[in-house]
Amino acid sequence: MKALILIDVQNDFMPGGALAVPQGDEIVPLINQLQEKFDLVIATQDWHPAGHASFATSHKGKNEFEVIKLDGLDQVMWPEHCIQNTTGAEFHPELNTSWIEAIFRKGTDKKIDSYSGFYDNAHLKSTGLTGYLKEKKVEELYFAGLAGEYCVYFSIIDALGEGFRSNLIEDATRALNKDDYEKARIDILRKGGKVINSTELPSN
Ligand code: VGL
Ligand code: ZN
Repeated sequence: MKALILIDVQNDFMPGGALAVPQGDEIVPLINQLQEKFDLVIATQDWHPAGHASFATSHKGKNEFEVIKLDGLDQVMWPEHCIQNTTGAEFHPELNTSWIEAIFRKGTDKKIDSYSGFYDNAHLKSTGLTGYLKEKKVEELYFAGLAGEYCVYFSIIDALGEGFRSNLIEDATRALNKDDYEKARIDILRKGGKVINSTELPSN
């Protein structure tokens, strides 16, 4: 069984959003075309409470995009984004959600960030996604969504660690920063993941 995992296709990561990924909206029509090629489609949703520890506004004197130590982990100070039940946290209005069987929310713990759809950044708490996919007999995962070097990358690294064959559909992601994305891409390949183009998927 092959599953498509859609990472954080949310308004705040789109141009004009609170934490905009350049050209992030360009992937939405492609993702809509790809969904029917898979046995299962799952989505993640960045879903922060107000005052989340990853927000610069939650720390006096900290600037956006500065990196601080938070409980011993590097933490980027993000603009406030994907706050629960706001428009920014909703999926892009053009995303076809009818194929999505389950949505895994992350970043809900106020004290810790969660880039991956599988675990928080300290790898202490699971979202249950591995168990869900194993129960569904999924062996191979294909990733699309935002941002390429953050939530997509960390989800793929965790997926490889959990024993799933993992593929990044490169034309179905966009990154915040080109150099960071290039490093992330190399690390995915080094850890046994594949980076593919959507044209390599079976046509239908
Ligand atoms: C993300 C930064 C903060 C992402 C989420 O979806 O890549 N990046 N929260
Ligand atoms: Zn976030």
